[in-house]
Amino acid sequence: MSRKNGVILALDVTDEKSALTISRDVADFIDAIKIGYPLVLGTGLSIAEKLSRIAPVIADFKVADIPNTDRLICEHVFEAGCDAVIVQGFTGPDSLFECVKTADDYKKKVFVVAEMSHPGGDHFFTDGVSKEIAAMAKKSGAFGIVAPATRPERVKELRGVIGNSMKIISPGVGAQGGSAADTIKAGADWVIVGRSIYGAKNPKEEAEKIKKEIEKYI
Ligand code: O7M
Repeated sequence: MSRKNGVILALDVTDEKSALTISRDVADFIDAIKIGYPLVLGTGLSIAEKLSRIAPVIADFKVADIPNTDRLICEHVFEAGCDAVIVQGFTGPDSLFECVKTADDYKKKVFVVAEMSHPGGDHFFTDGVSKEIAAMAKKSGAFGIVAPATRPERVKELRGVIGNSMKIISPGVGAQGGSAADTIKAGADWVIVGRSIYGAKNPKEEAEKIKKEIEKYI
């Protein structure tokens, strides 16, 4: 997964036809497609392989279980053609390290949720907790963390914790009120954008607009 546009499409549509049509339409302006429960429960995990022919696929299952169950989930995700998986860190180091080990075995990547973007997202993920999770993610050898575009100052703080060797992907742009430019300026590598793109009348135009908004900062 390399950065050309700085945009990850959050593809939370629930049918295969829309998923493939929108992805092909915006392909020139995104670097990866994030899929999660809405699309996979709607279509089955086989959608991952189809989308992976368009762009690298990140499986957002926010994996949060005991190490053995986490490993089984990650194996399915990587066998299905996904390039990366998103996991929770609050389950502790043994669970996270098992995900990273499984990803390493498949030469794939792990992103760890450090703090969430919705209004209640800082209720349990308080300053110290988020920083501890980010530090643990770094220690685990994960590829990157997830940090909230709705709070760019938190992106900056968490960047301070992990340094420059890891990536930050940030949801919360557009529909949740965050600004793509401010998020990248705060230290994110990619913004994750869903409804603003897939819900637009012209998804391609919207994706291009976001790419253009951030291109001078990446
Ligand atoms: O642009 P949106 O708001 O339509 O979509 C944002 C996507 O990012 C959607 O798929 C959310 O589930 C996801 N997301 C958040 O919005 N906030 C978070 O804190 C974390 C995620 C996420 O991707 O977690 C890995």
